[in-house]
Amino acid sequence: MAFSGLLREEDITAALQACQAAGSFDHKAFFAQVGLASDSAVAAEKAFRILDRDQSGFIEEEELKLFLQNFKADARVLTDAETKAFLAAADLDSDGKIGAQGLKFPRAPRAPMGPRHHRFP
Ligand SMILES: [Ca+2]
Repeated sequence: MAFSGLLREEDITAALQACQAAGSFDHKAFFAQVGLASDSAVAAEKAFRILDRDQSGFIEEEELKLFLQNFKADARVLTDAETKAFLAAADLDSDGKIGAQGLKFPRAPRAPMGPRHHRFP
């Protein structure tokens, strides 16, 4: 089980290309690029189950290292620094692993047609 088929192939390719260089991974930018937003079709709970490869209920450091490979099997592994930064951002109770509450997606950018649209009919 992986994200391919759930997300647009071209978004995955672009997101992986953007963080191809070791040290350039930023999980927030990656989520946004790949189309994982708070209201996307792939809910955070579903993504969590994919990332939690051994179904332990937590995303451990070893699983987090393989993060990019959930999107493409031959993607690189995260560096130790990238893994630790990602972990630090999502490990809410500082137990060294990510719980189900820790995985948050950024808010999707607002569609250009907001309430303001109605002011100028
Ligand atoms: Ca796990």
